Amino acid sequence: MDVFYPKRIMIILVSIFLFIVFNLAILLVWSRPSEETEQNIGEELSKTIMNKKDGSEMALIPSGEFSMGSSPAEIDALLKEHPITAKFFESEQPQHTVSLDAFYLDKYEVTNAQYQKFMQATGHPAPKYWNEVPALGARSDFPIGNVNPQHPVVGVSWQDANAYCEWAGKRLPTEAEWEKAARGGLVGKRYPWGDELSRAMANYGGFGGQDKWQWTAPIGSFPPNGYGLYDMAGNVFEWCADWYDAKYYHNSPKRNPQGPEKTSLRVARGGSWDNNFLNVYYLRCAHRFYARPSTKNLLIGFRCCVSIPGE
Ligand SMILES: [Ca+2]
Repeated sequence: MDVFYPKRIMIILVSIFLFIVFNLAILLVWSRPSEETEQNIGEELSKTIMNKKDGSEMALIPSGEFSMGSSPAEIDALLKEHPITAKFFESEQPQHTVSLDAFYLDKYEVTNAQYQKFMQATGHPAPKYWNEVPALGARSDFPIGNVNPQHPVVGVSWQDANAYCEWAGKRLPTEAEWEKAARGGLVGKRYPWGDELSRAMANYGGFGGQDKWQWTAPIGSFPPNGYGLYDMAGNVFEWCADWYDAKYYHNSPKRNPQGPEKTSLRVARGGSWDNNFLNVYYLRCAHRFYARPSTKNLLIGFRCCVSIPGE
């Protein structure tokens, strides 16, 4: 009898222990699929979203690393093709790895129609050249804002572009976001589609082939890049959020760089309808252009982006 009771208690204790272990195992097995489901939701972000405020379609730019700037080999090749000094390409160097969170970017440059909606909603003043452009001595007239709804808006300062993005619940892309988006997932290519400049792919200075435009072209007149973005090269330069510093790549942080401390210039990217002959290199993904933020000219427009909550 002395032996029996402890033995029985042992059996009961072992049974309880096994019961708990069994249930814990079941709990673990059940909880794993739910974790995977959460991850899947993260991986399956919509490729495209619609911004209700301005009606823009926006494309997902996935998270991850990319090479920002130009490599020495790329610069050497450019110097062989263009009568220009190495100094011109200094701001694109050193090429460096940048890691970005995912974000959405407007598929198209902001149009005159969208900008008009913004002006009507907020009372924001019209862009320069909205109603009239000075005589440019050309064979056709520049497509002014108020009667060319599908052309990209121009004549807007950095502050105008920033105000538009804020109204639409968006923001200007950082310079790093812009360059990653322009590259469209390609590695080490000059343009959003590859290495060869082509009038089948972009509106730049002059015309010929599918480039029928002396000035701006209606948005989306050329094929999109690998991320589904249109006109990342040519048509109009696009304001970016960052201040411009030619030496920024020497000490830019690796993760989500936000640009240098305040300077007197803002970054604008992508080249424009005006770039031809000796300055086609402005259309390259890596090219860093800039202007005073108050600049309002016929070359610079913009597009907006949004961060993804939780990214
Ligand atoms: Ca053109």
